[in-house]
Amino acid sequence: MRIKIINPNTTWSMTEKIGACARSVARPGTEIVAVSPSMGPASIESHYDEALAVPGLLQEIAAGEREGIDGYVIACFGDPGLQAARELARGPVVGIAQAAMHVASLVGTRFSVVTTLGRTVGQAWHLAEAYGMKRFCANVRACEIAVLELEAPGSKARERIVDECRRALDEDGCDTIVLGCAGMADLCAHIGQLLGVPVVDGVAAGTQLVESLVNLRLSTSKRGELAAPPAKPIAGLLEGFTLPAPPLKRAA
Ligand code: 2AL
Repeated sequence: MRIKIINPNTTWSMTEKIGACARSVARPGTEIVAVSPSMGPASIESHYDEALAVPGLLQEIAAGEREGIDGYVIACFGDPGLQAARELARGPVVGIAQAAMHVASLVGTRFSVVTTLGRTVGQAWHLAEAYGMKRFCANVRACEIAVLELEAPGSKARERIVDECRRALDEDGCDTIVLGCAGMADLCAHIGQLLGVPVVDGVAAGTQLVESLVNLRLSTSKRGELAAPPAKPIAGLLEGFTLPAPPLKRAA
């Protein structure tokens, strides 16, 4: 089985960290292909960043379809481009916020999300609502750490995230923590040991969910909304995204 983990930002040090995390939980025999798009922002922490990350992400899905990839994880907590990616892919596509929230709902009663910047809090709530997870979500908290600070040695990011997780447990009435950024994947085990509650990282959860879906022989439903997008002219800079017309159906 080949699973492609797409870090939709273009910071390859983060992509390598995400790939290592996915490999550490994948079963023997599962190949993890961890990539960043060839174009897009260095980090994703605004709606603008998300929008600009999506074309490169979709290129990686389209390439994955040609390469015979079995399933995909979108490794950014805003789950950018998730539904468009599902339209392009045959196999399952799971976003890390989607994966982490669902898994957290299975091991606790209420989770708090601990994320990067305050400006991303609204998007996390929006996703919780969209996924039907709002009733499990006690709170969404920000550490005011920029995504690229997570990569910077000496940023004290780990300590600040742990402090925010402790405040979540003290103040939110939650029993589970969801880490709100793919760049936090390497901190999950450490934070879980310190706090003594389930701490869910979406990269690990997403990798194992996609692996399970592929093993269950479940792919993305192509009936209705997630069918391949209709072919049409696409102009300007995005011309390369024009899809081939589907093969003509033969009359019976
Ligand atoms: C993220 C993430 O997971 N990767 C990225 O660039 N931005 N999400 C976030 N809430 O900061």
